[in-house]
Amino acid sequence: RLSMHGPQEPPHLPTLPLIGSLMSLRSLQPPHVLFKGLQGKYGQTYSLKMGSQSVIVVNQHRHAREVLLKKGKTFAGRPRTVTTDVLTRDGKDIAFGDYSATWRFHRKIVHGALCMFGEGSASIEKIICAEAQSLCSVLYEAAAAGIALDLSPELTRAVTNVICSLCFNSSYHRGDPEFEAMLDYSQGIVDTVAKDSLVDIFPWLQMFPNADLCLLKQCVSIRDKLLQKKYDEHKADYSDHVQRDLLDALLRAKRSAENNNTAEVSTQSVGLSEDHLLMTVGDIFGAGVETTTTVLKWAVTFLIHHPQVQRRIQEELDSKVGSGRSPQLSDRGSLPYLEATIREVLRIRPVAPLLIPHVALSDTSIGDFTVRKGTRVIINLWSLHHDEKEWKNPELFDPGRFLNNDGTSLIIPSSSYLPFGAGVRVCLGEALAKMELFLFLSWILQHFTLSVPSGHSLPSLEGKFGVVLQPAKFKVNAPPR
Ligand code: HEM
Ligand code: PLO
Repeated sequence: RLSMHGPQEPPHLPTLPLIGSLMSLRSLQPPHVLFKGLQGKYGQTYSLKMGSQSVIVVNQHRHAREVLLKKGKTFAGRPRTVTTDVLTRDGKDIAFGDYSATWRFHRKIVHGALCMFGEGSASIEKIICAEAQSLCSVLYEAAAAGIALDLSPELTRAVTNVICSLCFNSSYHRGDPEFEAMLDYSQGIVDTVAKDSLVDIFPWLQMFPNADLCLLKQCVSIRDKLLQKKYDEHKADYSDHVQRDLLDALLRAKRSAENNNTAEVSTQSVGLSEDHLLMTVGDIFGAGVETTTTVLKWAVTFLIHHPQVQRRIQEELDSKVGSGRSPQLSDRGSLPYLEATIREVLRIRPVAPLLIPHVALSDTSIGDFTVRKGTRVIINLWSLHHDEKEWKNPELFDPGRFLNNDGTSLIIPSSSYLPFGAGVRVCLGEALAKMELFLFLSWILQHFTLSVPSGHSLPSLEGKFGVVLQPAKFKVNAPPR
């Protein structure tokens, strides 16, 4: 839309009332819902000031695409916050680290290491299928014993073992104390980190309770011990000739930088210090566990609410795969309804409803609005995915919206759909996550039908907002079909 007035400031929320409304609404409405609601009064793109920090909130896909794609590099910065600094040793990771040569280099190493698993004997597909098999046998045992199961720890272990293979060439058995410790610290981190993306901008309000920061520090220190242990083990039996996993790939890059330049200083300057390696692998491990597990839990939640969707996926599985063999990645093309269901889960409950905040690296603009260097930009994916102009009944769970009229092929019905973000900061794990979601769900639904145990009510569809949007805990019945 062309403006008759040229560049202008975006509509601005009154500062003091905002603090007031944030304070009073905080417990009632999560920020992505609050920000969606404020559009009514201020328009789809508006700004607000928190302390001295300018923040722009984008609720519409054209502006979102401009920020992420067209001007992706300009908006590729990340803010520094108290909690992410604790988690990442002052931004020495990929996700919360600012735009830099180091950041680019680490993305490249990770990308290469993930591609390495595409083919070869330890291919990602084989690793995922082995975990799916083990997950199904736990479900069979529970069904035989007649117990309703909280699927969360089982799904988490399956997903963790996939990323563990890729990062550390290791895996966990049920009840492994290191795994139990990981579950604990990771939940502690999810509950406390980046909750402050808004809040720690005005620390003087002390909206961020000290107890949370304390818990975060405790959890991070436990995580760091685990990462350090893996690092020391890998360093001890590292060889230039075999690359077992991501950590080996990172160590190799560090070795080669050290050989080319004898001074330790140079590995510092390209960002291959021990801290950087640990934080990168910590990011991938953390993202690898928490995101995919969360989506699987949402998928199970919605499948329980919509047994007809579950039945249709099972019919599709029965006719395209049958019961004589297990689903494999090459079946993806022939199971469009399952794929559509996965897309719909990612739409209706985006893992990261506000992405991670972006920062303008120079003076620029969004649409007709001027944006000054240093401004934080929050892309409200929740608004994009629930935009009434783009989606019919956005609150309704309907996989069919991702299929063409005769239900035979997949479509993306609106450009207001970005579950993995886009552009220079696009998710690094998109391909991996999609493989996992497809294989785990197809294996589960080939063998079991999910429902609430009798006497229990349906699980809540309301998410708990944090660095990822998590569903509440619930139990399921999973009798074999
Ligand atoms: C970033 C979504 C799984 C690694 C992101 C972002 C989103 C996202 C929305 C933020 C983009 C932005 O700030 O603009 C998802 C979803 C997943 C998923 C929906 C699962 C279904 C994974 C997995 C990994 C991963 C499995 C690890 C292999 C990352 C990393 C970043 C990221 C490293 C930071 C990228 C950067 O800042 O440069 N993801 N993700 N993600 N994701 Fe994922
Ligand atoms: C999850 C808890 C882990 O213990 C640490 C961790 C590392 C990377 C984070 C991840 C957490 C949450 C999801 C994040 C990911 C990086 C990219 C991903 C934020 C905090 C998303 C969805 O953007």
